[in-house]
Amino acid sequence: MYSRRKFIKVSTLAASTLAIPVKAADILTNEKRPPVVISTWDFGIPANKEAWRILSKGGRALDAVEAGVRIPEADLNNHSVGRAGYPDRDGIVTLDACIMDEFGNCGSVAALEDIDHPISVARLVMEKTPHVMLVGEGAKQFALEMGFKEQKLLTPESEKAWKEWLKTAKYNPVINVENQLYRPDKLPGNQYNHDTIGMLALDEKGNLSGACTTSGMAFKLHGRVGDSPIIGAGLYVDNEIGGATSTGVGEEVIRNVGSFLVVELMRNGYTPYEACREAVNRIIKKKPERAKSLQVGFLALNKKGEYGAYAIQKGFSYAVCTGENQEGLFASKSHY
Ligand code: SD4
Repeated sequence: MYSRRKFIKVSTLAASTLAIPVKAADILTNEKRPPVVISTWDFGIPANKEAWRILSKGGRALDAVEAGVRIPEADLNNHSVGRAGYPDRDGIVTLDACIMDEFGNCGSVAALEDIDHPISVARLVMEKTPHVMLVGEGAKQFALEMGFKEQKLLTPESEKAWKEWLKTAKYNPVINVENQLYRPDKLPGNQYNHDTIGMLALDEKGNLSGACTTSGMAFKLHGRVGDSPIIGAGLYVDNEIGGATSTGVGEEVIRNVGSFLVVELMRNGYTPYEACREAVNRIIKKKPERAKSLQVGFLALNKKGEYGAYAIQKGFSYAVCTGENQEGLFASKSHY
């Protein structure tokens, strides 16, 4: 158990070595805060609004994040999340998602085929099984047992984009970096050039939850799983401290256990922005050359309702929804 005394000790150490101001009392209070929900990318705006319908009525953050991310999951114009996601290099759509509640419960599915709304399957893994993660065929079997319908996910637009990619790609999957190189928005039918939705919410009771869902890296190797369904990598929530989520090249996020790191940095007194920036800097420090053509972004929300983001490259946006403004959209600061 993380005692208050230990917290203050660690925080003081962090403050003395890193010169970050620490307000231990602020971070660990259970005061009620006005609800807030934040999400990665522009498509977070409609997702946040759906979550807000629940939060604004005093609903639970967990219900809000599930309902919220189901919006991009169902959007047939969104080719990086859910139903209409781009397939892997073999033309198979595989979906990844995870969810985490205020009690530290979590559920996850990876490489799920033929089932839409992976976030809801992930929630059922959390609530109906003693496990955290189900993958591939087993995840599909579980979804079918839970009443989900088997369906073909590959849309005509996604199939067309995949066939275009096959002509030149030489089976070399690439992820987009918004300000250079590869732009999936140039591919036919893709309304968005951005990726995973990670959503974090604080409800009226002061409880935090998060959800993360994606079709992953377009045209990836079959069976490849990114950070998004991995608790601690693509998403982490600690109801005492805050939550974090990520987008971008999942392999780098997994290598650095990114979202867990962001939350632990907030525990040690960093603001959400500072924590996201430090997590990004760790990735850059390990691979400075590779980082020049790599995108990773983190988004974080703390127990006080403060939020922040940071990315390696320009172009990462995040949506913020509060009682005052349900359509907030911000450009994240970035290293480059
Ligand atoms: C993945 N992190 O599968 C996801 C994809 C993504 O911006 O977010 N791209 O690696």
